[in-house]
Amino acid sequence: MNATFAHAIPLASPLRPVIERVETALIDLPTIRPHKLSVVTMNGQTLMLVKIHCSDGVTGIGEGTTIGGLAYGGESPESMKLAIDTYFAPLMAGQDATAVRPLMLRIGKMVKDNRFAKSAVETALLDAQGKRLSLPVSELFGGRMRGRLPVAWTLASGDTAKDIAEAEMMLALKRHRIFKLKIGARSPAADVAHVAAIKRALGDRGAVRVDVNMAWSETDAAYGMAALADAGCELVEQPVATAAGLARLVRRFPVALMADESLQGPESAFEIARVAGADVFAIKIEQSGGLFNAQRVAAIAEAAGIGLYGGTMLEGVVGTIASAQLFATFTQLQWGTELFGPLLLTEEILATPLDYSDFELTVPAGPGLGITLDEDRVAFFTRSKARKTTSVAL
Ligand code: MUC
Ligand code: MG
Repeated sequence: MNATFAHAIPLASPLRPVIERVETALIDLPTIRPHKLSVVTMNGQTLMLVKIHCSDGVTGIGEGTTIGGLAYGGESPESMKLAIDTYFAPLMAGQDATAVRPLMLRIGKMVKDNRFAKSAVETALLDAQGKRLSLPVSELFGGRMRGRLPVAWTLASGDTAKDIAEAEMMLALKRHRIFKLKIGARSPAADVAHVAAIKRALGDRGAVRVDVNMAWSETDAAYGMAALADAGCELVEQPVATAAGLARLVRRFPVALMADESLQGPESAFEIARVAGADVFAIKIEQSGGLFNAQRVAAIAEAAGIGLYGGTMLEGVVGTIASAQLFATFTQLQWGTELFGPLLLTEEILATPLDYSDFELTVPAGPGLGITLDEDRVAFFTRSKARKTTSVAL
């Protein structure tokens, strides 16, 4: 056999559909209540939607979000839009729309960092390819292990009594029974009292976890993790900022330790795994730099015996379902997911709403992402001119 194999599937065949146009928009949606993190209080969420129009008439949709504009990381919805309009789109125009991985590599050569924008574009390419092949995105990743995903809810009103009432409502609605509490804005002692009160009220009816969003020093964390374990908290997410700090805390207390902000794609995942620096990875498609990279992060976790949790950047419906399509394919998903982003928003932008029931989210089974936008509602909430931020710093 000679070397003609490499040409068996020509990448630039005239029969292949090409990318004709890349369109972006910012969609501003209010949240159902202020969402208080240690870094920011959110009163709204901005979805950066990207549509990729292809020559075969197929259009793929992707989404990029951040938390509180630039409060959480180096990208914002506005910066993603700018990067895609100015730098990604010219690289994509005329390219084979079906060659998703080669196209993402092409973009990667010319665009450094910008992981969230890459995730949005990759999602849109995969949505288009799934629609073209009449397959859900999960099938492009090897097929589903599960069609429904457990979904945690974040209690972040900033008020213990309100959080307990909210948790009781979620239990009564059978929407959530895993609760993540956002802490780190107050003193560790006040936070521990808050967590203990909520766990006492819920008992065995609800699991309680916390996310410190890097707010603690290692000294705070040593006190806090011991006290949280005593209070019945089962998992502490990113108590300190650095991966080295996480590695010094892991397995010292009878509570699982999860990495979130320290996970910035496969290389950082490999480094944390190398030093056994976490019990669990919060895998996020945006933070990983897209679905392919998130799949690599999952593979590293599995090889290292690290548990998996399907994380969120508080994405709207598009980013949430892109995440769900991938998380459905993970061999193990021991800690469930927190894909509740759309439920934090007051407005529905899908033609058919997502199914959150019996404590789980149904992963859509239709082609591509399996969702259809309500274009009139999207148009209504699309930003038409520069706007002030809806996030408030603490
Ligand atoms: C984070 O840090 O995990 C996830 C849930 C939530 O309320 O905020 C996000 C971000
Ligand atoms: Mg987190």
